[in-house]
Amino acid sequence: MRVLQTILFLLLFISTSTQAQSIINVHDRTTTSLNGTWKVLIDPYENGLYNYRLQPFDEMENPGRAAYFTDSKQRDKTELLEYDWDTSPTIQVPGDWSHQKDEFKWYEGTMWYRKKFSYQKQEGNNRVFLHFGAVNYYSKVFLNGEKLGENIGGFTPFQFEITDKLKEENSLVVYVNNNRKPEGIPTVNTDWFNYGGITRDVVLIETPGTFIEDYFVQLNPDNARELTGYIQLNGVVSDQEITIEIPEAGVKFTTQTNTEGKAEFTKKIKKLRYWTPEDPKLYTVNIHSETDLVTDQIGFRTIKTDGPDILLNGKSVFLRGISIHEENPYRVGRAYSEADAELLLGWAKDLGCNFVRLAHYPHNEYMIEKANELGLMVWEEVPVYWTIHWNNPDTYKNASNQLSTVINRDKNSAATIIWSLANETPVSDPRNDFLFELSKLARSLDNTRLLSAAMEVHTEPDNPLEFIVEDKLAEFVDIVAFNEYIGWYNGLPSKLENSSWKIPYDKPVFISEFGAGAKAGFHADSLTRFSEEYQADLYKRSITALQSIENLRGMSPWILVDFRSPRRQLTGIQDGWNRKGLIGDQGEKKQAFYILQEFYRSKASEKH
Ligand code: GCB
Repeated sequence: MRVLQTILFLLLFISTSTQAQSIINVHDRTTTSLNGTWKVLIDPYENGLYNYRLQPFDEMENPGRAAYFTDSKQRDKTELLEYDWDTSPTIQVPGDWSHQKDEFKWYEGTMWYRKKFSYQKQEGNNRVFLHFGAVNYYSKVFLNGEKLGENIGGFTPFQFEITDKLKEENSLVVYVNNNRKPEGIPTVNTDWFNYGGITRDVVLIETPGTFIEDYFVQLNPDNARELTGYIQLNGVVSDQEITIEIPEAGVKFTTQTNTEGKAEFTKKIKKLRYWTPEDPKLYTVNIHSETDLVTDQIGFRTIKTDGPDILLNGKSVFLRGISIHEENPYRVGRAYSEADAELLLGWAKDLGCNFVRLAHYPHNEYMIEKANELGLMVWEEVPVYWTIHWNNPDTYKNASNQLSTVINRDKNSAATIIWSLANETPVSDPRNDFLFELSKLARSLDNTRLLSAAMEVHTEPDNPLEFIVEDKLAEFVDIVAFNEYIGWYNGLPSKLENSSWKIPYDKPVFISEFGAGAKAGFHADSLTRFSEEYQADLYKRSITALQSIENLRGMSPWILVDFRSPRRQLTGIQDGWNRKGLIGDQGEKKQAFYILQEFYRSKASEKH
C-alpha cells in the first residue's frame, strides 16, 4: 500500500514541477523603475474581484466596469461606480503595507494596487517585460484591463512579457492577497510577521528582440581550472555565436547555440583569484550574443564536503554565521533596498561573520549582491517551515517553484554556498518523500552548491542529556544542520554543561539555530528570563558545549536583530517582537553580541 502511495505521489510531483523563468541579473539590464507612489484600494470582501453571486470577474469575458482591474472612471453623474482609483489613498512600492499606515498594520487579506505609467521603447523591435522582485503572497496582474497572469509565493521574482500590450498611457493593476493558507508555503503558522504587499522592486526590462535570458557561469566543482555552464537565448535562437569574456582573467571564447537557443560550454582556464570571505574577488564577465550584451560581476570558487569538512576552494572552513530575517528594525518592515542590505550585513561583518543564514525564505537580490561584495558566504532557504501539507501535490508544486526560482535567480552567486530545503519539519514518511524530491530537483538544477536543511534534535527517556540527530533527511543533504534551544525552551543554560551529542553521520555538522530572548537594556542576574545577562550566559555555555561536537563546522545562532512576530505577546518585554536578536530594535548591541564576536574573532585567527 505504502509503495503504491509513494508511486502515486511521485508521479504527481513529477507532473507538476515545470516552471516559468524570470530574467536573471535584473540590476544589470536596461530597466525602468515602476517603484514609487501607487494607489491602493483595501478590499476585505474582494468586491473588486467577484460580483455579488461570487463569480470572479477575471474569468468573465466581459467583466464590466465594477471590476477594479478595469480601472474605470465614472463616465457622467448618472453612472453608479463604487470605487475611484484617482481619489483612493497611496502607498510606497516597494514596501509592505503593514507598516505604512496604522489601519493596515494587522490587515491580512486583499489589497489592490494601481500604477499609471507611460513608456516608449528605445527601439522598434525591442521587447518589454514587467518584472516583480516579490509580492506577498498571492497576486494577479492586469495591464490595461487585461489579465497577464498570477503568482503564488511571497519571496520570489516573476515576470510577464508585455511587448504587444503596451500603450502610450498604461494602467497596471495588481491584486495582492496575503491571507495565510494551510496548504501554503509557508503555512498558516510561522514565527514572523506576515508583511503584505508589493515588497520588492517593480521594473520594466527592455531587451533586444533576441536576448540573453539566462546564463550559468561557474567553476567545475571538481576542477577549478575549468569553467562550465550555459547561455540561454530567447527569441530567434539557433546557430547564434556567443562570446564569453572575463577580461581581467584573460578569458575569451566563443560557443554556438543549438536549436533551443542553449549554448553549453566547458573551457580550460588559468588559475583565478578565487572568491573567499577574506578576498571576495568578483570578475567582470561579459556575455555577448549577436544582438545582446550582459555584464555581470561573478566570483569563482568551489565548495564541497569531504567527510566532516566543508572545503572552500579545497580548504576546510568553519562557518562563522548568524541567522537573519529580512527586516529593517528602524523602519519596522520588510527590508528591500541596498541600504537595508548594507545595514544588516554590516552588522554581520562587525560580529566577525564569514557566513549568514538568510532565514526562512529567499531574501531580496541586494542581500545576495552585498554578500558577494563583502565576502559573506550565504545559506539561502525556502519557506518549507514547520508543519506543511506534505501530501498535497499543489503544496509540493508551490515549494518546488519557489526553490527552482531562487536557484535560477542566484545560481551565479559565489557567496551562495548552501540551498536549504526546510526548517524544523516533523519527521514522517510523506515529509521525507517531499524533501527527497526537492533535494533531487535542487541537484538537477545546480551541481555547484551544497544542500542542507535545519533539522531537529531529540532525546530518549533513558538519557535526557544526550541530544540525538537522527533523521532520514540527513542522509540526502550534504550538511547535517539542526536547531537546538537547550537552556531556553529546554531547561536552563546550565543543562548545556552535561550535554552530549549523538550525530551518526560522516558529514559536516552545523548548528543552524540556538539562542535566548533578551530585551536590550534589561539587566538582571543570569537566571532572569529576558535579561541581557541570561542571553549572554546562554551564549557562553552554548559555544563551549557545541565545540564538543566532533564534526562541528559552523553555526548561525538565532538571530542578528530582534524581529516582529505576532506570537510574542509579553507586554513590556516582547510587545510583538521576537527578542532573540543580538541587536535590539533600536540597533543596541546586547551583551551576547560581544560574546559571539569574541568567539568568532578567535576562530578567525585559528590556522587550519
Ligand atoms: C525556531 C525557528 C525560528 C523561531 C525560533 C524561536 O526554532 O526556526 O523561526 O523564530 O525558533 O525564536 O523560537
